[in-house]
Amino acid sequence: MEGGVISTEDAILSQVTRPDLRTIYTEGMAAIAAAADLASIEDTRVRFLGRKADLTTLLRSIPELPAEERPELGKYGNMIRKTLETALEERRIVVEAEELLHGLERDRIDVTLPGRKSPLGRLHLIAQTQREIEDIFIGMGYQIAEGPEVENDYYNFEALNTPADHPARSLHDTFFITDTVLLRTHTSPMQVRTMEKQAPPVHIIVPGKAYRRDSDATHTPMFHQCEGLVVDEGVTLADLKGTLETFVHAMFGADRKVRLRPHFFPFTEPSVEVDVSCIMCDGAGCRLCKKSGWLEILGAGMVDPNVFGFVGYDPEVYTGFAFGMGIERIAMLKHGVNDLRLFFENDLRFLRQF
Ligand code: 2U9
Repeated sequence: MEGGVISTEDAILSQVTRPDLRTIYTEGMAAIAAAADLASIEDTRVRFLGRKADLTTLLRSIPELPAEERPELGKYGNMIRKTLETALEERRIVVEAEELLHGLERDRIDVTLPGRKSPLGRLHLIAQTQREIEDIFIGMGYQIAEGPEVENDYYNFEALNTPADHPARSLHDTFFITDTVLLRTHTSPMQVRTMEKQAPPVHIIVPGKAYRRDSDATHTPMFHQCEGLVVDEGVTLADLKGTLETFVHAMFGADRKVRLRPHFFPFTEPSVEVDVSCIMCDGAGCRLCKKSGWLEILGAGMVDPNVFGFVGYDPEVYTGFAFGMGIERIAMLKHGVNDLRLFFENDLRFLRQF
């Protein structure tokens, strides 16, 4: 016996004669030993040591008891109380440790299992194609220029030799925001802005979105372009043709042939449309090229001297060429996509193929 705590059942039962104390003691110790989780530990505490427990009531009643009963109850009642408290705390420590262990066992994870794959996105075919075009021209020493999609009529039309009465300016083709502010109808304003800021030589491409009030099987109100501009002393139409051949061979294969047909654009003179030998029939004539053997892929020309006038380049010293292509069209030809709308529906079954 140490510090008022009786440590064995025998010791306490050999000294206590009151049956009620003996019962409280044996039942209390049995209940503590049987408590298998923290909830039953708490129940047991309330039942044997709580405010309404038999032992508590008994101890509180001591002052009212006959004098001869008081010593035994006072001494052993408190001893039993302390013994039960100690046993309960020891049991609580064991049960807590057991519960922790069970928890760890239950929540065990195998860190060597392969992780769940998170779905990975990819670039849209238009973005991929744009990057491919960019890479080809970067390889030829070009720089990429990008600029605003909301423009004013000076950069979109005026400085590109497209005067106010030109048909391209009509409400029919252009999204106007105010009388003079609009969504760019091509990426060309950025070539003008670049020339305003920088003296020749210029070698740039301008990829990006353009907007036109057009919506049918072959036109969408927003589409992607990549335009190019080279300005230096002594630049000729032969340079343009060589550049476009290099581009076409890199994009569509070394066997492709390129031809230029005369055309008209307000900002180039002379202007050409550029065809590539049909990628499906190799020039023999088929459904894709409508039996002509050729596919139109871009427009181009020598920069009109008037345009140089707007940006302060001396047209007596400098010449330049420019070209423009629709990225959707390049992607369709390269990957055999037969419907423009597929690019804008964002059906993953389509997009995942590229
Ligand atoms: C400056 C000078 C000249 C850009 C050019 C084209 C020809 C052309 C079309 C291709 C298909 C537009 O996307 S499309 O509908 N573009 O045919 N673009 S020459 O000429 C410029 C541009 C800027 C300062």
